[in-house]
Amino acid sequence: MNALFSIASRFVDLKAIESIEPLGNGLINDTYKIMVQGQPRYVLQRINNAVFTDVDMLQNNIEAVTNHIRQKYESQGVKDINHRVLHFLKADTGKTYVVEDGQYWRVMDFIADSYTYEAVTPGYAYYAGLSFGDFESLLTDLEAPIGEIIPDFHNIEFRLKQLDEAVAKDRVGLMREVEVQKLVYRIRAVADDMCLGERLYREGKLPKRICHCDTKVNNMLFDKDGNVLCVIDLDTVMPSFVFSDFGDFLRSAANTGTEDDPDLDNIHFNMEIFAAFAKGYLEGTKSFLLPIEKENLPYAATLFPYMQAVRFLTDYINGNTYYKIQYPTHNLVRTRAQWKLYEEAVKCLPEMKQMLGV
Ligand code: GN1
Ligand code: MG
Repeated sequence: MNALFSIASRFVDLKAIESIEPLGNGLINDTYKIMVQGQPRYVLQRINNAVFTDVDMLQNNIEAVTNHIRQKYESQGVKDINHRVLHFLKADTGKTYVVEDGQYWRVMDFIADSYTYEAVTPGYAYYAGLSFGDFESLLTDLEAPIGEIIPDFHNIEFRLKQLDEAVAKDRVGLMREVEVQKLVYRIRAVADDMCLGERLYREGKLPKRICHCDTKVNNMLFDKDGNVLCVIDLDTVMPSFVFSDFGDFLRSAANTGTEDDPDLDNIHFNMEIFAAFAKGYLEGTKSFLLPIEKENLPYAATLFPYMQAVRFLTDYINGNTYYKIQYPTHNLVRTRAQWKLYEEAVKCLPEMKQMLGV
């Protein structure tokens, strides 16, 4: 813990810090809360530099986005702005991150009296839809350039190519396992259909927007009454299809099981959550959403469990080099769960289309 104190002291007054404790359950970065007078006051994060190789670009992106949103809120007279948008502290270097022993660290204010959830009610899902829609809407006139922090992050053609490479290399000999072969086979069987978004983009029919790209349900802060306070985890904000934010939220929130549920019977696609989230999202995006984007929102709801299955399986075959795991077959269990969710979402496609009138 001493090392954490010394890193934190480069951002905040060391004397004020009582303790530094783990926070959250992200699969990429390591996150801690810094306690001051018995309360969490700051969030300390070790940035995973293997995933985010250009930390300067990362922090520039985040600062551009948070400053833009802050200014908009100020001009709209929004109250309580410090609860509504993240704020990163400057370190002794004048930058919003430091490097110590080759590790990258940053500190942001902890948003007091806020809660995260792993599962939400339809009511919360509606407000989440409105908030993620609003988030994209606020960024439509962002002039500062936003770098593609992880190139091709949500490009399913690229993710499938990564899976092909993993299969071809078979680094740890997993392609001998029948279950792994079957999963690869099933993924490939529907790959063409799942690449629809990339084709529409190449044909010039589908735009990219500045999206959040990690709209897991636990990346939204709520107050004690269930009102949305703030969108967090801005690492992956970058140009993408709106499908990213719509699909990834439902991947987590409409799943009646968990992301890594070992019991596949728990996993179904909750259409009540879909309906509520879609309603909020369409309201939040009405100023800019094109018909081609709206028409393909049901496709997005199937694409994200599919893409996550591809990514988890790729990591499993590669020997678990990307996602944090808790046990050796964790990425395989995650793949099975995401594949089940994909199949469940596919079953709901007709109902989704009917609901949206597309
Ligand atoms: C990662 O770090 P976390 O948990 O917010 C991943 C997302 C995945 C998610 C799966 C940079 O997000 O893309 O959807 O795990 N982030 C990155 O839970 O790869
Ligand atoms: Mg994240």
